[in-house]
Amino acid sequence: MFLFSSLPVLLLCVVTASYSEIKTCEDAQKTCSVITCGIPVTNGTPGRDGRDGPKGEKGEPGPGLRGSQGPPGKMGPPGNIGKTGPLGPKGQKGDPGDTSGVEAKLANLEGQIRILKSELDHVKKLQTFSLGKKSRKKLYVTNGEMMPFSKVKTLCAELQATVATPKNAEENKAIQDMAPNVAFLGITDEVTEGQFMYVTGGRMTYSNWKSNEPNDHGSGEDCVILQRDGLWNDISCSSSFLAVCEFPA
Ligand code: FUC
Ligand code: CA
Ligand code: CA
Repeated sequence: MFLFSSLPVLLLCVVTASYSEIKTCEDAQKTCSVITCGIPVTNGTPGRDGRDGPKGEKGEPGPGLRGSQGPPGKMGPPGNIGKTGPLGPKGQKGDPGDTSGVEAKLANLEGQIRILKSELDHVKKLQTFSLGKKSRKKLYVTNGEMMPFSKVKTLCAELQATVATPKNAEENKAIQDMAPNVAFLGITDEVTEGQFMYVTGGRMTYSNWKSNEPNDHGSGEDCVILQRDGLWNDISCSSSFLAVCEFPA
């Protein structure tokens, strides 16, 4: 009954207090005794952040477009050396180059060759004269030494000559006249016993055997000597006789 009878007064009191120039609750209390004032408080500072929660599951790929390709990686190690390739095509002909120096040298060399030729000609004439060489006749030369047949062959070969070999009576006489001692001739039957051949090749075509020669005496005789009388005898090749070399006519 009291609540219903006092409600209009209470409402009027609160509205009046609300619309008046009252700023504090205490001022409102003076106007309206129904209003009760609490103790004024201020808010505290926010508490500390809580601990991190557990890691969530990996999400689905996003709806955006795939990113562009990244830059190329680092270069790998070098590979093994490959096989030699085929020969390349022949290059073009080069420039003629400067030949002036070469021409001068060539002219100088030609001059020197001319001088050498004339000097050689002079030496040959001198030798021919001193050795009694006749034109169109073989030249026989000896060093006066006695040696086995193999050494005579080597010595004559070193002189670009061959062992003295008479092919006719005239040549036989020429060797007989120049040789101061019994000399080996360039004839043997070393290949086939009894078949005398020239050491330069070919079968013997002229001979001047002493009577009863060749006889292949003792343990065998395969070389030929020219005696002082001009006659031939077959003899052991390891015996030593005069070395006479023959130079072409
Ligand atoms: C003759 C010759 C031999 C040798 C000997 C001493 O029998 O035929 O070659 O010279 O004599
Ligand atoms: Ca013989
Ligand atoms: Ca003999």
